[in-house]
Amino acid sequence: MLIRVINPNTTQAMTKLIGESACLAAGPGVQVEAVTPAMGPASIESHYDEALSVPGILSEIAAGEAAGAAGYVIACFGDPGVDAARELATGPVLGIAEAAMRAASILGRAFSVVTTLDRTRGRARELVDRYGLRSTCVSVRACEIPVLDLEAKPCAPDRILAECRAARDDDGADVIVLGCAGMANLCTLLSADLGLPVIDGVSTATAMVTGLAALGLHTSRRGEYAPPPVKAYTGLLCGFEQ
Ligand code: 2AL
Repeated sequence: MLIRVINPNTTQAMTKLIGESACLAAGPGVQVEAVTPAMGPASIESHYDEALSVPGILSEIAAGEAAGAAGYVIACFGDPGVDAARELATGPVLGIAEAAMRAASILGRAFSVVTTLDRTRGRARELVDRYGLRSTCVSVRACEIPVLDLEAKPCAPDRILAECRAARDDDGADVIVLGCAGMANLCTLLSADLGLPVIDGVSTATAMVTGLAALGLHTSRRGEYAPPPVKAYTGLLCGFEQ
């Protein structure tokens, strides 16, 4: 079974990190292909970045369909393009925010999201509402580290840990959700210090999609997630016709 894990930003080092986390979660007999779109922003930390990441994501879904992928993970915490991807893909498609938040609501009664920049908190809150988890999400905190500094700055784990501790001690969180795919390698370290479950959406989404695909489940073709109506797309979007 082939699971395609799409890093919606174009930074190869992050795709490598995402691929490692996804491989550990997928288990034997599952081939994980972590891919970087040919077009898109280097990192996603604004609504503009998020909008411009979607064509690259949809191209990777189309390529995955041609390769016979059984399911897809969209590995950016804003869950960009998930609905559009579900219209194109045969197998299940899951964003890392949805996977992590739903898992958190199973593992505890109160979760906090710890994200990158303060400006990304609004999108995270919007997704909490979308997934119907407002009563379970007690806070969305930011560590004020840009996405591409997560690996580069040695102080990053300490800053993230400080926000996780505040989420636990001041907000009452009993589960932490990491708000960026670039934090995927920090779960064990943070969890050991905090004494709480810490959820990385990349591994969680990979495990969930693999499980759904193994059960033979796929996105419903009835109603909203039916294939999009055929029409022309012009300019830079030439070639996106279905
Ligand atoms: C992210 C993420 O997961 N990937 C990316 O480029 N930006 N999320 C975030 N909150 O900054």
